[in-house]
Amino acid sequence: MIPKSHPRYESLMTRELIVKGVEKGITSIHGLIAQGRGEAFDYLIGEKTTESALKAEKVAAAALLLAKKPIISVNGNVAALVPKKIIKLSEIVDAPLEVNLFHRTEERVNKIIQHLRSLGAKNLCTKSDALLPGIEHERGKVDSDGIFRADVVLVPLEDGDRCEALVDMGKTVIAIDLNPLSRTAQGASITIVDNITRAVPNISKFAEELKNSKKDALLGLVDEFDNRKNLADAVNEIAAHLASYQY
Ligand code: PTJ
Repeated sequence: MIPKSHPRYESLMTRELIVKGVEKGITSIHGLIAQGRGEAFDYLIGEKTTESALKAEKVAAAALLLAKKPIISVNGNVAALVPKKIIKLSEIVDAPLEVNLFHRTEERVNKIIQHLRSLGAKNLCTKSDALLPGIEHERGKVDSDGIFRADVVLVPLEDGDRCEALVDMGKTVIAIDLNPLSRTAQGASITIVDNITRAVPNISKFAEELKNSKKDALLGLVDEFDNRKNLADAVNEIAAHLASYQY
């Protein structure tokens, strides 16, 4: 039991969610390593949503609202950390959820689907009848009516190969990744360098604000966005945060 007064309460509770996810068979054991990498970057970022992240979150909301066929990819870490928040976002932007795993087993896919359904998810793509071109069999399995056909894909904590494959298919790929230097962060169309626990509710908030905006206004937000520049801003924000420490 972690006392609320602990100075690292939030961070430790988040870690606890991943541990519980592994115990329930929802999260892969590798998810623990991913969480550790994420925590390290979050420390460097200052455990807050930066200006560049906020900008990318707003553009992501606009892209999801503009999409003809949006989809949200869910893996074992997402299912453990933000299941209710991701269901809420899926409802706000009318994008189905699709369980898509790096360390894929049918047992874990089904457990995650049941987990999401038990929390109220209704809009789920559950087939695995298509393959992402260039991705080895199990990792490349997707739903032909879901990720395969989608025009805009939100991929929190994605791996670089699949991100690249989705971009190569002509899709707009929105990545959430605390590491601005990862291949996923570098290869996505819109990269959000923020913790998924903060990013998902922020995208939902922007989507609610932008929902009644004119299409041209949303298009303007997406067209003006420069992902390379925004990533450079993210790295500069980390450098500024580190420079602010007194040694
Ligand atoms: O459930 P599966 O089988 O699909 O596996 C999911 C993981 C995440 C284990 C798998 O995709 C993996 O091994 O990912 P990587 O290669 O470790 O990359 C995870 C990336 O997500 C790293 O760049 C981390 O910095 C980042 N990350 C970790 N936790 C968070 C995060 N980004 C945002 N929010 C987090 N909480």
